[in-house]
Amino acid sequence: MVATVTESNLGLLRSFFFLCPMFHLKNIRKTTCLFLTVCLLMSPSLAEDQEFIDDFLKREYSLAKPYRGLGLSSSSQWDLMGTAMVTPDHVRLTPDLQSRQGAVWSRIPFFERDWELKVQFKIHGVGKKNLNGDGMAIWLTKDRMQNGPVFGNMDQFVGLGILLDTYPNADKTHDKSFPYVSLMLGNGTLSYDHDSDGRHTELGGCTAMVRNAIYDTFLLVRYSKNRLKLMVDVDGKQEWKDCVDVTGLRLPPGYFFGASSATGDLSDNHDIISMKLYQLTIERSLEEEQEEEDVTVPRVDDMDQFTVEIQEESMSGVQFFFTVLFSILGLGVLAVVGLVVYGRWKENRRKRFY
Ligand SMILES: [Ca+2]
Repeated sequence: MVATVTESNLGLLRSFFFLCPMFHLKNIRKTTCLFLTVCLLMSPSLAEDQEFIDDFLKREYSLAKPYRGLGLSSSSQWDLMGTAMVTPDHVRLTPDLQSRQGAVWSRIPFFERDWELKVQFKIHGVGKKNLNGDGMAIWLTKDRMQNGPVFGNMDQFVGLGILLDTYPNADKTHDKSFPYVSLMLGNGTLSYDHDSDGRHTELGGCTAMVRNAIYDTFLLVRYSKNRLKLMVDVDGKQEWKDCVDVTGLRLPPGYFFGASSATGDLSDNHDIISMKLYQLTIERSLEEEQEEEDVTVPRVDDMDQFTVEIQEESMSGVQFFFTVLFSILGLGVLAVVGLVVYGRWKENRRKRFY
């Protein structure tokens, strides 16, 4: 999106002309007035203008209304898969029915260096909280159009996964609140573990009330100079909330964008409304250019920072009580046996002397 003349810019312009009429007779002042006006027009006044000032929408990687011929025509840049279907308002990956899988995948490999992906989505259903599932995911991966267990995509994927997990599979007492949005970088050997809700493989995440929201729900991925930022806007405030920020994340070029979803025993409607890809114009110093490194497998430079410390489960009160009780009983039995053996030994010794 390029800088545009917004409502508030026009407001500023009008107020400036209101203040300037006395200058109109003098040419030099007129020129100054015009110059300042142009400056005012060019200055972005909305946060969103700033967000997108140097950006450029890449239509070939974007999915937006109207979805003419999406997945059907040979000229479409996207393929549909499984239960995914197009309506005038959204691309529905799965309906609110059990055991469905659906996906939409870009046909064109992606080669931009600095980019931003803005996704508008909607997750909704009739199930009560925690009686819905399983969630959906946004992908930028080496492989495309693969069925599988990771929110409708293959496991041991290679590339980036943004996972919108709406069902807590793991122990409900752990520290995450659901729905939970997280980032995973697959290298072809890492497996996503649903039982722990991907806890061991996530690079970061946040709780976001993305289900049955009364507001439009968005997420934003910004990737530039090997830094990936994931932000969400789900509470109708029109502002991005930081969710994940990873530096030193290296992604090989030529991957595919996609979105997928799966339902199991529990279900939801998982809809994509739009996926808009913006090219970012980012200056690089010579030093930064030299630091760029071609990789063939995705990786994070300093992986140690993401190692999840798993705390040993502490003993519950009841377990502790029985452990102590059985230890005391065991010691008691040993003492009795010891005394009996000692008594016998002593008696035998006495008998030998007489
Ligand atoms: Ca889950």
